[in-house]
Amino acid sequence: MDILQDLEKRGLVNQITDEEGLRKHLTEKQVTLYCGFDPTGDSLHIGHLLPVLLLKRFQQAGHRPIALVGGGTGMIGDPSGRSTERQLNSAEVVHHYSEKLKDQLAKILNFDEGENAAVARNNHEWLSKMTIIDFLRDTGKHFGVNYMLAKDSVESRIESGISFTEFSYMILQSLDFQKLNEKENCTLQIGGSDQWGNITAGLELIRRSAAGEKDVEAYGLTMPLITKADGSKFGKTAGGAIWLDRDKTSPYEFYQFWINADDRDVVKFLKYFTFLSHEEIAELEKEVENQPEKRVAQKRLAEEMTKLVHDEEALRQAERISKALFSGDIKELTGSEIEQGFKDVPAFDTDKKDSSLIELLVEANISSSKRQAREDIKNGAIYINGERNQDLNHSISAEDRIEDRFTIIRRGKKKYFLIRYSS
Ligand code: 629
Repeated sequence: MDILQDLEKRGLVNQITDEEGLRKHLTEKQVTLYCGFDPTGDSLHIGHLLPVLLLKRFQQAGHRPIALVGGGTGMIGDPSGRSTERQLNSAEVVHHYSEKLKDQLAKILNFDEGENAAVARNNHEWLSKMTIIDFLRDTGKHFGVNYMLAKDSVESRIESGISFTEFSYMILQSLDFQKLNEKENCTLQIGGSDQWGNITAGLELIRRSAAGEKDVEAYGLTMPLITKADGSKFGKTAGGAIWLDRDKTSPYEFYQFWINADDRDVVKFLKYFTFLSHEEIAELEKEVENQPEKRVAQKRLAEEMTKLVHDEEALRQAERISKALFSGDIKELTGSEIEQGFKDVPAFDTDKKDSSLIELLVEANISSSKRQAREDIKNGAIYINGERNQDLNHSISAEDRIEDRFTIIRRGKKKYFLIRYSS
């Protein structure tokens, strides 16, 4: 099975400019390919993962991926797939985001693996040096305005309005492809289906500017939009986007996101996102059919993804937290695990380390009054770090503090509260 067949079997191919040509090209030589990421935020999110992993798949098949950070294009704003004009960020902000994205890409792609190590590029390097005269004379001449108007990204905005800035974006992305084609022999650009217009514009530019010279070979490949069986948007939860940065989405939350995959989606996600073989995925598919309640496929998906984006230690923590929250037995958790697992429960900050349990329950708004607090304790409704405490005279002491930073109070079956001590 060649790489294109593998990708097709995984459902990862939406469109290819010339499938047979590309297949031949990929079997004949080591191909340099690229995908661009605009620094519109300080982290990549799960929606970026598919193209990053696609670069990795090509790398594993022996090809050479370029991860391009759009330090230049990020100053302009891609209209593709958007119904409104973007808010421009300052140069400093774009630069800061670019650095963050580069580090994240380096974590997933191998930037130092010899022969076909992935490489990072930033289009700010060449786009910022270009003069307006050269841009309009050398590049602009190859773009008919009608051709540009007919692109989805522009056409869909004619009614609601589009600035000349965003209108011009496709020319910049085309310049990148041309530049990488010329300087690095990059012959394939990949992206999500929203990038088809920009990718084909680049191919157009490469062909036109090379007119006369033979042997210009270049291709484009896009991936499908990820859909979910329940119709909701992939990658968004009630708490917002799922980020790849662990400070924005903890590895535990990341793990939870995958483990919550719907039975109807999980096999598709395994094919899209993991490097498991088709045979392994077929086995997991049987598990979903035969004993869905065990969620074997979801567990495997969450494991693979947490290892891939974070690491083994993060996975181990996520599993420990999940288990502890399920059983209620939380006293063995570390401070960092507590932070991840109890991010969404009500928190109470205090500098008083040794108050009585009754006082704490009232101050932290866990019980509505001292009388209620006594009732709660007497009734056995109060748990300190997972253990029931029915001592009306109990004082919080070092033993009740995890790493001297946290106490978890539970009231009743499921209501958790996090006490945070300032040091
Ligand atoms: C210069 C910039 C290039 C080539 C590409 C680019 C970025 C491109 C874009 N891509 C999206 C992004 O940056 O806007 N114009 O957020 C995003 N991409 C990954 C996938 C995508 C796409 O980074 O292509 O489809 C999301 O899955 O939306 O020379």
